Amino acid sequence: MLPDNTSPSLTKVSTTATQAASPDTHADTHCCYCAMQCQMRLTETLEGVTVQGLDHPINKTKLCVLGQNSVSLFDHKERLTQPLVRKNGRLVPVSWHEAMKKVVDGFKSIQKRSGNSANAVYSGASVSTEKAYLLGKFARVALKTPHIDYNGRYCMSSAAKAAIMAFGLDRGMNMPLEDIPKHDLIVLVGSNPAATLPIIMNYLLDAKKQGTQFIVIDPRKTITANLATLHLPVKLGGDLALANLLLKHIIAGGHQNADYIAERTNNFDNVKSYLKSLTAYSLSRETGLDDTDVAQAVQLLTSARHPLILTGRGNDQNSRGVDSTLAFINLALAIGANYGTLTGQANGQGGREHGMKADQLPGYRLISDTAARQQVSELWGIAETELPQAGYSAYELLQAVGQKEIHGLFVLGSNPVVSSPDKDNVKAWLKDMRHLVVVDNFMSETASLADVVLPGSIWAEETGTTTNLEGRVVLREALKPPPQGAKTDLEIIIEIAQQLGSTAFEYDLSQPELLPEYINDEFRLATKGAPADYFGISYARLRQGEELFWPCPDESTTGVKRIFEKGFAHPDGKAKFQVIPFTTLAETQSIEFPLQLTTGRYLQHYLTGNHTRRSPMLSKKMPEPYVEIHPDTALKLKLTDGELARLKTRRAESLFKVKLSSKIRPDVIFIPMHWEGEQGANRFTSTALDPQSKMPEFKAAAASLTAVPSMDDLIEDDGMNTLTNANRASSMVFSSSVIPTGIPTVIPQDIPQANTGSNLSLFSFDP
Ligand SMILES: Nc1nc2c(c(=O)[nH]1)N[C@H]1C(S)=C(S)[C@@H](COP(=O)(O)OP(=O)(O)OC[C@H]3O[C@@H](n4cnc5c(=O)[nH]c(N)nc54)[C@H](O)[C@@H]3O)O[C@H]1N2
Ligand SMILES: Nc1nc2c(c(=O)[nH]1)N[C@H]1C(S)=C(S)[C@@H](COP(=O)(O)OP(=O)(O)OC[C@H]3O[C@@H](n4cnc5c(=O)[nH]c(N)nc54)[C@H](O)[C@@H]3O)O[C@H]1N2
Ligand code: SF4
Ligand SMILES: [Mo]
Repeated sequence: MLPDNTSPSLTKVSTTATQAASPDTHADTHCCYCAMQCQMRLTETLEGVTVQGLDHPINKTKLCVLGQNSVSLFDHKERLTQPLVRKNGRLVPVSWHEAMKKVVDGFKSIQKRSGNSANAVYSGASVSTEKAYLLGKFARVALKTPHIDYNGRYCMSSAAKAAIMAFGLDRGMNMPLEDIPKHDLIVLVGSNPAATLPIIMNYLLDAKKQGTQFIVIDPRKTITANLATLHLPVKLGGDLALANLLLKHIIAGGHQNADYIAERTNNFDNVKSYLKSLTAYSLSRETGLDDTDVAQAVQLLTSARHPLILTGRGNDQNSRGVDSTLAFINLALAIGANYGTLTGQANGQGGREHGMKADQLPGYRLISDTAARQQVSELWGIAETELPQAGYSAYELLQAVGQKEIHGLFVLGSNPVVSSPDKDNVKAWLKDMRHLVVVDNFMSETASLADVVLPGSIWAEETGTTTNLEGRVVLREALKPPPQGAKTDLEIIIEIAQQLGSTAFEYDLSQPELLPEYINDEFRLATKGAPADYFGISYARLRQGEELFWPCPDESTTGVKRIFEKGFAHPDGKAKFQVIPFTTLAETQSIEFPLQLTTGRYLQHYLTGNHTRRSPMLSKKMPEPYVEIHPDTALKLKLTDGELARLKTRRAESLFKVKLSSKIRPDVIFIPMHWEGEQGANRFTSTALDPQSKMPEFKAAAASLTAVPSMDDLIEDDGMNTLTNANRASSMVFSSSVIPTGIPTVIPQDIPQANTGSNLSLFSFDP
């Protein structure tokens, strides 16, 4: 039973403020972590910075444990406050003048020796839209390179691609959070919002209280799955087959929504005949699910009046993530359901719209679009012919570093050495390259390899806008400037561009606090008339507390909350069913690697953990990663809870502490992605990419797990145990028959009552 505590959160963090704090300076901002973008008030008191959730439509005063701990970033003793330059193999502190000279000389000499395309930019969607926009301009105009991509390639690229194909436009949820409880059936596919978008749980719980049924599709019975009327512990990557199987059954029973299909969609008949060519038996085998569970899912889907299907990264982070997502969109369209994908990063939506993507210009337009090229190059003061065409996607860009095609790399807002697949290779490539420049606020694994590290700002040190998972634009006000020695990210980007000689970056640097609004005004012009039109969204309106959604073409409108209410974004206003040829995951199990490894998140840590592992409270709550395994499998492999085991895939091996959980499929093991070094999840993942989106296969790798002999065993039998255990693992072959069926659904008392304030321990790790 989870406590009902509806009090707002208030966390006080004692700091040793380096700057004289005037009592009670405050700023209203939005959280630096997930895509909910909860509103918070930061107050600087003599004892340090405090945080309080505000009564905003998104979060209604609540903050999760990450938001509450965001203030631990202020005045942290490990904060980067000096530029560092590599000398004799070591990073040493230098003046800004020396560091900037090294940065600029490095990029210029590469331009001269190897051409403009030998430099590149790699960014992330934690940063504000102003920075995202400016980074796109920086790459194309100051560095004059086509190569810029960002961590969203590893995040939303498959879901975004699928939405564009099916609907003609990608705006994550398509509708506001307030609509969630209006649905009588909610299907969550590969999403664990109790840990990853905790405050959205309030909306899901409201729905549950009103009688909404839930289907949760996840190989683990997560805390989120406590909501479920039906939990489907799908085989890794079985989502594509499952969506097809459900649709096949629905069509066979004549339960499709014929009116909706006729009025609002195209291409249904082709999907219908394609599905006829697939047998239910072969699809069912791919799902790894019990037929009775699938039948119950069909029954729930066909009896719902207002269903909603929401997909997350468990569904789309593999080498056919676009297809899996399209298959669920087909299912949604066939029954007239709403569909959304849950964006992850703080500015995951805004970050994927305005030119940080390799093939994109601001406003969610392709860089190959002639009219867009004309508009944007005019605004930037260059000839259209000077604007580069599309560059490499994220992983391809890193591969080009490895192949010595790209020699100079500017990284801001990402930690690719930890977040990229098969990361040991990426580490070697970046270590070996000629000129790596990283702007970060804390030393990351990527920054530690750099030739120059520049100390940038944290979120609350620079005003900026973000777009949350609903498509709502919010304003984050700065609390204070960066600490002595650090600069704001915008200042750093502009200074480098100016020193590279770009006349398109003649911004006034004398008052850095004015830059964000100035750049926002330019950015709004760059999106005028585009699909993601932000022209009507000004700082003044946001400061007045207006609720604004994109597209918002002028100041007379507040934008569009329900973007597909009247029609989809294809020219005929209809959504397009997609025929999806069946393919399998890139990596298959073998005698040597009989298990399937998947990776994901803990509530207490954020992405590569560069911030959250430094929070004393969060790292105390979750100090290390575990490998999660089903007790039956563990028994066969002679693994004990809390003991070390050797995890191995075709790329790497390392030791992890075992965590037994009866809530995970017996053929699946799970590790989190938040640690670096030996326990970095991406030492184990494969480099297979989705051919359409270039998303890596983060969520499925063939693996083995073997017991590590204790010192006593080693002394007794001379290390032969390792061999014995490895052989034991090899002899295990898993089939769907091992999956426990009839996982009990939750009794109402077990459902979290509210996801509130300081009581977020209620979502503490309990897989
Ligand atoms: N606390 C916290 N919150 C975060 C983040 C964080 O790092 N920490 N990151 C943010 C970001 S950037 C993102 S993108 C989101 C991600 O948010 P989610 O998508 O919710 O996160 P994941 O844990 O990656 O994956 C969700 C679930 O997918 C399941 N899964 C794994 N493989 C499969 C599969 O083949 N099929 C299906 N159906 N399910 C599978 C996993 O068991 C897991 O429970 O979270 C955001 N919020
Ligand atoms: N195995 C596996 N790998 C994954 C995933 C998975 O589920 N499994 N998920 C993928 C997903 S969904 C994502 S989004 C990516 C994330 O991958 P990354 O982008 O590599 O992860 P972050 O931890 O967000 O890295 C952000 C870096 O920028 C810094 N930073 C944060 N804010 C700012 C800022 O305002 N200014 C500056 N200058 N620096 C800042 C942080 O300190 C940190 O070093 O990882 C992907 N990789
Ligand atoms: S749910 Fe938590 S991490 Fe996400 S924005 Fe809100 S407070 Fe921040
Ligand atoms: Mo993400």
